[in-house]
Amino acid sequence: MSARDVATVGIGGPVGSGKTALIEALVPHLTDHDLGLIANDILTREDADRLQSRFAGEIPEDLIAGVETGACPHTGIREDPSMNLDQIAQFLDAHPDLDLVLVESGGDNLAATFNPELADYSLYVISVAEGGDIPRKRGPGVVDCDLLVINKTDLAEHVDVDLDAMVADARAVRDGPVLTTNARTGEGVARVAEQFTRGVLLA
Ligand SMILES: Nc1nc2c(ncn2[C@@H]2O[C@H](COP(=O)(O)OP(=O)(O)OP(=O)(O)O)[C@@H](O)[C@H]2O)c(=O)[nH]1
Ligand SMILES: [Mg+2]
Repeated sequence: MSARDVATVGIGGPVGSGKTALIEALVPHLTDHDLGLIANDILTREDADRLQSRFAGEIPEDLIAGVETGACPHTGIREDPSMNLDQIAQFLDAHPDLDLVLVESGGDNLAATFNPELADYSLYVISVAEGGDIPRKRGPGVVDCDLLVINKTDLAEHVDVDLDAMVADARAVRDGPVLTTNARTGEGVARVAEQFTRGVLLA
């Protein structure tokens, strides 16, 4: 069985935008699926360890993996996704019913996009805390992803960001959907799950 016999969703975005927090909030909305999780980190297994302890007893331990790219975060998800594809193949060997894998990229500087061989559908997560002007900077991640998520909506008022204007700017620089979330409370997360499961599994 090849690594591509399963639907894959790539989750990219700047450092600290809330990618892992969003995955944690998404999992309860994906209980209809046999799910695997991969966290890419440059030098550590920090996020994979966090996900393993968070979902202990809910997701089999061998379906949550860390990939240490050992280079800039782009490499493992774009130029050479082989480590990630090998990991997915390993998941499938042990769990042939697996139907969905979420792959978190290491944090980037607005430029990392997923190799289509690795991700059938890509989410790009930015947060209000990096500044309301991020969409206007037209990074490839913001413009080219399948679904743009603006996270940490709860912090907008604390960092002087006009969320409505940020969403409007994001809609102006891309054709695809834009959704807002608070990954800590789970607000908006159900719509994110609906959007990508429709995109990746029913398309
Ligand atoms: N207030 C608030 N904090 C959030 C939200 N989402 C994430 N955080 C916090 O932001 C910090 C970074 O979240 P992570 O999920 O680790 O971010 P990440 O994008 O996975 O980070 P890297 O993998 O290191 O790039 C953590 O302290 C989270 O608790 C949110 O919606 N609101
Ligand atoms: Mg993370």
